[in-house]
Amino acid sequence: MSLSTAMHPKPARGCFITLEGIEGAGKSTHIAALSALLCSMGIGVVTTREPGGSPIAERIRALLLDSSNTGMDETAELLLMFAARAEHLSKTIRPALESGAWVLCDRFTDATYAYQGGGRGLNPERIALLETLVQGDLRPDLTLLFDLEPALGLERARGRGTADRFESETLHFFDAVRAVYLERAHASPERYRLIDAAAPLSDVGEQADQALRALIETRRGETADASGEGEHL
Ligand code: T5A
Repeated sequence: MSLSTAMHPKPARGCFITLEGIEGAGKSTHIAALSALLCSMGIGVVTTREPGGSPIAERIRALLLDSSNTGMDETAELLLMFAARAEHLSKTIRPALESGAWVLCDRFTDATYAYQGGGRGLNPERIALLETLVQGDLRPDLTLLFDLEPALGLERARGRGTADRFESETLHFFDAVRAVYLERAHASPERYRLIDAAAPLSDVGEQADQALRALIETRRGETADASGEGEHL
């Protein structure tokens, strides 16, 4: 170990946590409370979203959500999602994780599998190729899947006013999106925590809170084992 490394040890990489689910599931509502929980435990946190989360990625988001962009080619939509993600990763997510902060991200690549794969019917193998190209081996440490019937989610989301380009899709589209989310959660139970998002707000918040606390405890245990010292992150 060099002297400078010994004096300024590199911080442990932060945890990368994603929130997923269909429209109106409650992701945006609960992300602030999860951020506050991490802060209260002395953990630095960056809260962000997709598509978006950095200046250029937010401009791509505007293109993707604009309901006047009718008839967008499905492959163009897929590539725009990953173009935004490449920017988001390099400008926001990777620097935050490397600084030791935890990242709470409202949607990530599971949404691409669900919407562009399930909803639009694009080949998931092509999505996987882009995932590797853009992310390398970076994957979320924990994904909270806020699950509910699409009819209920859309009723909540559309109750806010004008629908964006995705919110204007059919119930059939969102059934396919939800099915892919659930398949992925069942295939990787170590990464996903399923949240019953149809429950009252306070119950949903409690489920999300418990899932995050469990990860914090696991990470504390790993850090303590690695350092041979007391618990700290
Ligand atoms: N997309 C995104 C892709 O197609 N591919 C991709 O790769 C990615 C990354 C993004 C769109 O882009 C698509 C998916 C999306 O369509 P967005 O606006 O960011 O668009 O979409 P959402 O993240 O879905 O935003 P929503 O606001 O619609 O959903 P949320 O965040 O899950 O819901 P939230 O918290 O805003 O709640 C909606 C309303 O419901 C109420 C809230 O108070 C709020 O009014 N609510 C509840 N009411 C009663 N009980 C509960 N338990 C409630 N929970 C929430």
